[in-house]
Amino acid sequence: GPAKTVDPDAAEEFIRQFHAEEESAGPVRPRLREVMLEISQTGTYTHTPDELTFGARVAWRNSSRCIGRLYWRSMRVRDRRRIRTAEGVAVECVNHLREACTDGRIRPTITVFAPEAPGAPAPRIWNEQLIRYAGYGRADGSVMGDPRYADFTEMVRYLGWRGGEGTPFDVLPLVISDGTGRPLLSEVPGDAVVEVPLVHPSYPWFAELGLRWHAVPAISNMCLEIGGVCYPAAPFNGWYMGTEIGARNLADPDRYNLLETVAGRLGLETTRERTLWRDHALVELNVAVLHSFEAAGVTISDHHTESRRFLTHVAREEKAGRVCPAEWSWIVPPMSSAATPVFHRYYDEAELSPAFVHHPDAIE
Ligand code: HEM
Ligand code: NRG
Repeated sequence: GPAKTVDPDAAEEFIRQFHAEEESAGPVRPRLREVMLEISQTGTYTHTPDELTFGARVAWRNSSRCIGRLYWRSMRVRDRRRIRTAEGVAVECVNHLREACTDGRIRPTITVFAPEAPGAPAPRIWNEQLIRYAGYGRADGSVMGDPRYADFTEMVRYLGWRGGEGTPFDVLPLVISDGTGRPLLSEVPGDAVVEVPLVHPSYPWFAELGLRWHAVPAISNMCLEIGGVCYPAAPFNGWYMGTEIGARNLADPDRYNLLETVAGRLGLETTRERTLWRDHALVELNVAVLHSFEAAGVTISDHHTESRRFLTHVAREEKAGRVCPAEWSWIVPPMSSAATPVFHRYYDEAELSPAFVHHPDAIE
């Protein structure tokens, strides 16, 4: 709907936080006066480039579900706030992907497009991530590809998408609206989609499964909220933790559901649970993911390393006099949980701002 006037209290709290944490920011009083004047005249205010960079990084720091926060200070912030057309957003999403992964080296990056403002709708990206695989529903109810995106795939086909070769790993088009009418469909060019074919270090047959995954996870449907201002289109990426692919995307029963296939090729006895064939297949699948990314020179981390980094982050935050909000059920990795140090403790739960938020289905 039409954007509301920015809450002056939220703006003040953020401006004070920025000036308290960043010594280089200078005195807070004149900036506060400026912001309040702008809000009273226009209903919103414009973040300085430094405020935007700080706000986006702190939104990551505050993401209580994210285990990867140790490097929050080094995220690159691409300021594209002047871009509000669907075509412009599509172009810059592709540039984001190209810049975020160069020669396999992934840099945490966010691109921030036009914010919501009274009388000026903001662009929106309908895709959950910039790179996702289509799921094609078959007559018998099964799905070719990623079942999680079966509905989305049906929608883009309804909107006119005729791309996709019908493989289990067809990259979906970007679906972007400028906030007014029908959305734009835009293919992601192949050179912007780094992918890794999956092989196993000890089992040559693994390659025959024809599995692959994309290098860059780039969430594109969360709103970046800073000091009362909402940036609905602000795709961000880091790198993958292997379990996201090997223990969830490829293994979940309602995703690629590959455990039985892998167990079968391993020759495991799958008729009795207590052979732990599922667990065995999970390990080999995850070994294949980590090995393949490493062999391809693409940044990835394992869940033991990422868990240790996260506890380093928590300790650092405590030392800085801050609480580090975290949700146990999201932080703890989906395999070998108790073999990682993040399992054996509790965390503070708090909702801090700036933040990334899921909008309650804000598509008009
Ligand atoms: C969630 C890892 C970078 C923001 C997660 C999850 C993992 C993860 C494993 C849980 C995902 C799930 O269970 O589906 C990492 C790693 C990174 C990284 C290894 C490497 C640098 C980032 C960056 C941002 C971010 C750059 C934002 C600037 C978030 C948010 C969630 C999340 C908002 C929750 C998503 C949701 O609610 O669906 N991260 N992350 N992460 N991460 Fe990170
Ligand atoms: N599990 C999802 C991605 C969620 C976010 N994970 C990250 N984010 N690593 C998946 O695609 O499997 N990140 O910004 O790096």
